[in-house]
Amino acid sequence: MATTSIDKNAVKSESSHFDALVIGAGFSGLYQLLCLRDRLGLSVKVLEAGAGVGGTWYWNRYPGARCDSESHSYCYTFSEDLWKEWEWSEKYPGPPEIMRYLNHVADKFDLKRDIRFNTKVESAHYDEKANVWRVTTAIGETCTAQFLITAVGCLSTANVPDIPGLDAFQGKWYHTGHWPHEGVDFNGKRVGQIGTGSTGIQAAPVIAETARHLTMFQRTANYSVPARNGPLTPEFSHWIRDNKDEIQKTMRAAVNGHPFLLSETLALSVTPQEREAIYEKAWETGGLRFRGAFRDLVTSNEANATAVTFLKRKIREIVKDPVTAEKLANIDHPYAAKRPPIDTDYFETFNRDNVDLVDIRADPIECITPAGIRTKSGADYPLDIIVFATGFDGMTGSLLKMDIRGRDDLSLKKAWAAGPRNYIGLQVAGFPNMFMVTGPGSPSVLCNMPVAIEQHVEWITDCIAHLRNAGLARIEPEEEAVDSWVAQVNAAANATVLPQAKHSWYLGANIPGKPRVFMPYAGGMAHYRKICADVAANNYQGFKLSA
Ligand code: N01
Repeated sequence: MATTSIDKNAVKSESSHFDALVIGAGFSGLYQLLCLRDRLGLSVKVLEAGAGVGGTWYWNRYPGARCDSESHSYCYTFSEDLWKEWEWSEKYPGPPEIMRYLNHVADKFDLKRDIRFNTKVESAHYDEKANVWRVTTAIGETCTAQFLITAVGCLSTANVPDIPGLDAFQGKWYHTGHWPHEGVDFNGKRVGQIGTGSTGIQAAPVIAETARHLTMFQRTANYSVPARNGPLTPEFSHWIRDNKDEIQKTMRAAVNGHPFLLSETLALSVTPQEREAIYEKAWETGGLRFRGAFRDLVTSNEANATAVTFLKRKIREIVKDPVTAEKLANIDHPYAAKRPPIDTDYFETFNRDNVDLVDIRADPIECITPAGIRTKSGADYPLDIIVFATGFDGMTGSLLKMDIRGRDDLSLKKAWAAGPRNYIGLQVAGFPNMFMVTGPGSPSVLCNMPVAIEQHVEWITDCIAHLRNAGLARIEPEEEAVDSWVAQVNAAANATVLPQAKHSWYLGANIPGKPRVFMPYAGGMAHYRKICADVAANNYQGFKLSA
């Protein structure tokens, strides 16, 4: 892993007060810097823990990693020039290509000069008298700014389960979200993988190709639809280049910010034969488009059940060993209630001689021994490498691991003790001038991220411009507006099947002790965009603005 160290003297010689501080240099932080610095003319510094730009993609370089959004939609749309000059090679880009893209953006817009890398933020405290945020880094330096923007990503705090014995394991272990940049050699190794979410489903087939043996430890069986990755044809690439406006229009109109709309058809409005044909076509097309096969797949249990039947049957058709197939198809939640994975040969991997599946719902992991994993029944699985594809302390983890304090020393941890509370996902009451990009209470992880990010960054930029133009110094939400928004977030979730997956990270259920609250806003990105625009147009209704 690259580890450029910080020159403390250089840091000291820089100014330490800025108009705005941004935490994180992924998709969000880069664009926020560009908007505030180049469009508003503010002094801005981005503080980034990694040695380079990229955020999520800087850390998630595990085998098989790919973006599940289609490449032509997983990019910025704010610059015609940038859009036209960049050409994606594949339908789903992997980390190297996304990293090349983000570095290209950072270089093209000369962003790196205002990013301080290898700089981990430890705390951010609001000083009411001075109306500044005082931000302290891991090496003890402090900077201040009127505005603080957290662009820390939704999935950047790795969840390594607390399994007894890990410290004494004599092999090597890795979490997918902190993958060594030099890669891991699985050749001839006995590998155990824990976790079958979107990440684990991408990683397993690639690990199985070189490992001597792969044992998959499955707690919750999961659906998956083939991604159908492949190179983009020159014709499609030309079409992308010449049709930014149309693509952008579709993404903005779509519930999930993807470059396709949900079908208008309801699942039970067609005959079983017609439904089957529609599902088959969606399966052949592959990817997240499957979720759009019918309009009501995530809003009606009856509609969802038809997808469940189809997808479980596919698993049984692909996996040759009937006992393994049954374990894989023993899925306990509606389709898409957890983030639906897409894959390249995931179920096919279980037909390999060097791959086994262990159902740890039936026989849970008891401990990690120096030689491998032991389950409750006493079965031992000797391993050289353990891969934790066990996800993240999602949405709130990266915010709460910093010591963020607002007015009267109120900590964000305390304010969110019962779950995240904010107004339109952007601001927390008692934390003036602090904005969150794609935080809880916004569509964020339920949306194609760059679409959600551009909307948030532009809203925040317009809001700060408004304050400046009006000679105002602070903005924060009213308590009543927060109460009302929290109720709307809950209502939006309850109108879908999403909260029915009780072990979902959307509910914080993967982290012991975390409050069970449905965190993202499930009312759709297009609807959310309108809510935010209306709030701004109504003189920032629900916010208190003051001099
Ligand atoms: O994490 P997950 P992920 N013992 O939390 C299991 C995004 N993403 O890294 O379901 C045993 O979904 C856990 O089991 P269970 C995407 O938004 C995006 O896969 O809790 N098992 C589950 O099987 C996604 O949703 C892309 O019972 C344990 C797995 O580990 C998000 O990242 C690509 C365990 C964790 O699944 C997170 O996905 C990949 C324990 N103690 C991912 N703890 C893109 O395309 C957890 N598990 C951009």
